[in-house]
Amino acid sequence: MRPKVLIDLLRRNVKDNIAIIGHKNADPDAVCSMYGLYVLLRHVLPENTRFFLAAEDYSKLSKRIMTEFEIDDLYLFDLEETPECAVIVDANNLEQIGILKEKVPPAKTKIFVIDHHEPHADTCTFSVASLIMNDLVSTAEIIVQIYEDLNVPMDSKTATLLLMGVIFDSRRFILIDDKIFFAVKKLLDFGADYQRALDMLRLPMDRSERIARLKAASRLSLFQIGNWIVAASYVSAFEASACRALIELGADVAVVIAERGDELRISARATEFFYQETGVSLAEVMERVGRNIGGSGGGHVTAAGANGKGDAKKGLNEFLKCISEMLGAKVETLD
Ligand SMILES: [Mn+2]
Repeated sequence: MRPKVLIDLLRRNVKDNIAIIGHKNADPDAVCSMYGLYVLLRHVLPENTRFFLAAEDYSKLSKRIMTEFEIDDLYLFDLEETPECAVIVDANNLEQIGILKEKVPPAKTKIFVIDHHEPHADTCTFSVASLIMNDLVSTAEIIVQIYEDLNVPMDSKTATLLLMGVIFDSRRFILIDDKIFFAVKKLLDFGADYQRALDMLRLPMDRSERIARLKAASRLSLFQIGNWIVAASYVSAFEASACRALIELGADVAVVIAERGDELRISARATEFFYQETGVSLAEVMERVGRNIGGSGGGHVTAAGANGKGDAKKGLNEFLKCISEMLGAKVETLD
């Protein structure tokens, strides 16, 4: 779908109000894309349209950006009324928006999706239309394309914010393809402040995050599936960060499990090389794992997660079972 078609649909459906919703613990790509979309829609929707930007919660880095750019007043933690339309940004299933899921019943709210994650089987069941570009590194780049397609000018503040989304999701241009530079060039042409964007994202790692990473390393179990080295561990928080640390240490695949109350959260990462060689997408693995633990999962081919119920051991077994089935090789313990 062309971006313009989605915006035209919004134009036709919004009479009074619209919600722009980010995923739980909205990261800078989500928050900056929400803002970019908001500014654009203010251009194209009637002047008296009411906007609600909301997410269940925002990451620490996102909160810092919102404060520094003096846009924090725009962002809500809840919705007080059922919106006519809602655009879910940087996520593609309702589980990912957490408590806000209850506030946008598909029978009452027309739901749209703008996202760059791997397509999710559920998306078409609740959304009116979706703009999914899983070949892009960030949702911010999709927002840039919408501006382009509609020929709407962008102010320099919006451009700086969107640039932050791109820098954050590409992990400062570690995950890149040629397309990313077109978006960055456009943002710089619109007056984005690269230095400010970069400085804003430089947050020293919390002591608690560093401890979580080190604990993950100390509780490590190693497995081998075929020739691939799988590192597994447990933490009580920062499971995604711990996963990245284990990949840095040398694993081909890392899985870190966090038990929070009776909720189970599983994060997984793989190297780009693993995906290229095997074609096994962690988004698919985690979608299956999520289902098997009574929750949901998804994400990117090399970075994905799942939430559900059960204990950590069950979570790990499900993960190992699913990934070994998809690899067509059995799991062996590496001592
Ligand atoms: Mn993103």
